Amino acid sequence: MSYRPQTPDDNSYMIEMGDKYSHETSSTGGSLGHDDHTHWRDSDIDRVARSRFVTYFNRLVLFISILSILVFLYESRKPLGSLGDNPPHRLDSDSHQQKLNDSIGQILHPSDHIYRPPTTLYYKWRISTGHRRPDGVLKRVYLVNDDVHHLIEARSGDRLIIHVENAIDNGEETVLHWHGLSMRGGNQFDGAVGITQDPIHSGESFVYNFTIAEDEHGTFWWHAHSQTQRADGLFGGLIVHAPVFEDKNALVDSQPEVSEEQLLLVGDWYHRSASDVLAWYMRAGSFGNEPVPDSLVLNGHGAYSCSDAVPARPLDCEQRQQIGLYISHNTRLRIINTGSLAALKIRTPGNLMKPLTVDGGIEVEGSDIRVSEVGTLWPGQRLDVMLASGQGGLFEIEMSRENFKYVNPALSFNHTFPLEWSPVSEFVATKASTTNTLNLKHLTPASSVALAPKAEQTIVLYSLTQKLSHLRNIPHGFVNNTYWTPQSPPLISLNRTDYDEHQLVPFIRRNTTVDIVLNNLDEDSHPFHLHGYNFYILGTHSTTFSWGSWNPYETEESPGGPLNLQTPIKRDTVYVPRRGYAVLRLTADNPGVWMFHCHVLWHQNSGMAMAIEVG
Ligand SMILES: [Cu+2]
Repeated sequence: MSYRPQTPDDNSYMIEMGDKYSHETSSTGGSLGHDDHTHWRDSDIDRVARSRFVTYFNRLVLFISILSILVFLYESRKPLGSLGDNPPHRLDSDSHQQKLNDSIGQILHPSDHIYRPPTTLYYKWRISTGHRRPDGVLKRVYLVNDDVHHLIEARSGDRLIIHVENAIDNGEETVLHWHGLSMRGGNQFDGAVGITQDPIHSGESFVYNFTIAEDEHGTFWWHAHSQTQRADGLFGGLIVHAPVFEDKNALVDSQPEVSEEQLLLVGDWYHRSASDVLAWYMRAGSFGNEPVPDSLVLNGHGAYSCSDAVPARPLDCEQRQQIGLYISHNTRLRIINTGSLAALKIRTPGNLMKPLTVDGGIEVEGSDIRVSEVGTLWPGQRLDVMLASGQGGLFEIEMSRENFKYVNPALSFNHTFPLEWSPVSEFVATKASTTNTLNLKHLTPASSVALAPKAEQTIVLYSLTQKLSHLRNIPHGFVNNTYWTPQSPPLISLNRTDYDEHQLVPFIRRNTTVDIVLNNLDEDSHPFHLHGYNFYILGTHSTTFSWGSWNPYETEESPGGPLNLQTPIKRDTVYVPRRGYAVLRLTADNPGVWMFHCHVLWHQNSGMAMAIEVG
């Protein structure tokens, strides 16, 4: 926004008034003078000196009077009702707003949603492509209504009706998924291609129509769920604010310590089109090495160092300056890893972060946690933190080297954003440390639970990427020896007997509790995302000596030690470490066919996906 209302303390105003009055001063002063340059005697000189003194004295008196008038005029311009406001505060609030508008963080508007009753929000989206330079490098990206990263803000209980038109020029299909929402009663709008819907063909439209649950709020996001469009920018934030409008007669402030909210969509970025990247991976010559990204973008911005480009891959690159993050005290940062492969560490040297929630509004016990580094956030995962202190400095994001199997000389692991604080801050954390690190794996929930030792059903899964000769040594992702490809018509419209050989879909009886033991036989880790559900993470395990897997039907005791039945965190996207497993517990109370897949785009698109059917 370029509009900035003029305030009395604007310099331009002062200069204009000063000029006007200095002119009047000079003419008045002239009339009081008695300069006579015809005859010169000593007494004349004395008289002239005295006269000049009187003149200067009068001018001084006049200047003070005018200054008083100016101050009076200035005071009288203050708006009514602003008693106690001082002009510097008003300047601060204007420049504060301007700096917020210029911040790389996407400004959220909770107050537009938390005090109103649930409603229906309508959107009309036209999906197309265009060439942009997110990090300075020209690339074809996906657009919604000619813009990137369209944001949805809502409150619990809202109904969303999104009319999506596929206007992508080259005949590509698309579908959209609402990551983390339970989609209760709306399985057919979940946007999982081949499972809950057929793709939206070029030139066609589809209307997504679903209601956010009354008890659902938090940091969600929408993204393409067909082909590789997510990696070329077809995603955005979907923020569901917790209402304080619980009782029409009472407003309850549920977030008293949070004053502002900003959204950070941050993830790895490839300079080639994602379909080229996938084609590079899905050939024998990649030897199963996942493509290492080239860059990182935050809310569609980055500052790629053009000199890092390698001769083999010349780039159309313009050098950019990194955009800064402007933070006032008590700001809630909603951080989403929108990337395709890289896990992220987030650092605020000299400042402190307090964890609030993970994934879709799962509150964590963070009352004593003040850290300057959190990690690692995997693709698909979210983290809300409150940023405290005001030491200025930097906001840093480091890509984890985990899952990078070769060196990409074009990539910088660290991306640094200038961090500027609001000048007025009475809340300064005193426990500042630059070494405190929070491992997100160790988070516990805000309130403990008491889960049964055993679920009613246990599903054992084995995930693995393989290069098999009958698949021409092209790397494929498998779960239990099935590699997924989308089926048409989608599973939701078929009898189970009509599922093809690429569908692994265990059946779960409604309202039963289920444990999923998800083994990972790979040398790298997989962030698995389940649609339609949050699940408890009862335990994770990783080893260097064996496969690290666990089959509870063979050995009752898990190699990673007893399951956590008291303080397991809930999530919708779980990090499953290499040579290990994760044990997940859910109550199957949301009927439908729900996709379960690795959120590393290259693994998902090469087959590491399945579904559960709750009926
Ligand atoms: Cu994976």
